[in-house]
Amino acid sequence: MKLTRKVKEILSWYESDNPGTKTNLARILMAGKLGGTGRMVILPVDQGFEHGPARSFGPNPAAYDPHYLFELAIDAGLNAYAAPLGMIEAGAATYAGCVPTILKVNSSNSLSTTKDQAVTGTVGDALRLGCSAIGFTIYPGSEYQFEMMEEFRELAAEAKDAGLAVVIWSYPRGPTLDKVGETALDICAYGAHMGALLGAHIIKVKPPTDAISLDAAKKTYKNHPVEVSDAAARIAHVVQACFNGRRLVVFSGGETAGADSLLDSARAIHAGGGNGSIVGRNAFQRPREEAMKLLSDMIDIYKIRA
Ligand code: FBP
Repeated sequence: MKLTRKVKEILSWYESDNPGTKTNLARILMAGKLGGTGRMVILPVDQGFEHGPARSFGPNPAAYDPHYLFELAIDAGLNAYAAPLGMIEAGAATYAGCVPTILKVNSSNSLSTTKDQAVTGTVGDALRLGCSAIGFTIYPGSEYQFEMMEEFRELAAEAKDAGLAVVIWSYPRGPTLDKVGETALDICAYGAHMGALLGAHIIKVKPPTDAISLDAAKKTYKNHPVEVSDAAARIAHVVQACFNGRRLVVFSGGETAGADSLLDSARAIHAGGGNGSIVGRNAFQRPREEAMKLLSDMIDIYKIRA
């Protein structure tokens, strides 16, 4: 497979990585209908852990079947499919080599009262299952943030040594943040920047709102304003926080919403220079044909040359 100039350029930003990790990053970047463009659409299905099975799959019961989810990612021409151990194991042989996979190696659940995650997979599992990357969530701001970052450090180092790529879900939450703060622009950018500093290859954050939340940062934002009212400008600020675009950053989809709002969000991500979307519920909670149409429309937005 010949890499596109864009993908070669992206790989050149990862100056310390070994050929195995670069190959796995290239696999994700070259897969699917957006292959070679530097943009990505990824399907994450760890909501069964995070929110429970009924809340996740009740709206479209076909999605209880792990094979349905693999096929959705493959048939929609996505760049990768991310899921916890059991879900990947359940389709590992049938779909070996069909779509790059990201093993989500830590997980939370809605029965817990703490803002923490358990380590639920290993680098060995990822290698055994042929995954291209591991995925790990941190909650900057939680009481457990430092332990989470330390766990990430260890697993990321092991993954990189083994030639895998590393994806971080950086979701600020905890006692110092209210609901507005969790997705405020400054906090999103801060969380994304921490993901880059921790050495992730791909950073996943929620789309930022126009709020600026951290008191200590308000003065700086006042003196050096960012156009907070424009969604693309907000995305561009998060991209800037990811080493000025030298790290890949993708934005999550959130609860199932109207197709128009998701497509507007994709347009803003595209215009702001983000690398794409990682869309779970908005994909697998819709009936398959509707999901396929939505994912295809998103892909068309990302295909437009910047
Ligand atoms: P969605 O597109 O369904 O929002 O998925 C993105 C995601 O990061 C999932 O990987 C994860 O399960 C979920 O969001 C967690 O959301 P939250 O922590 O806000 O409950």
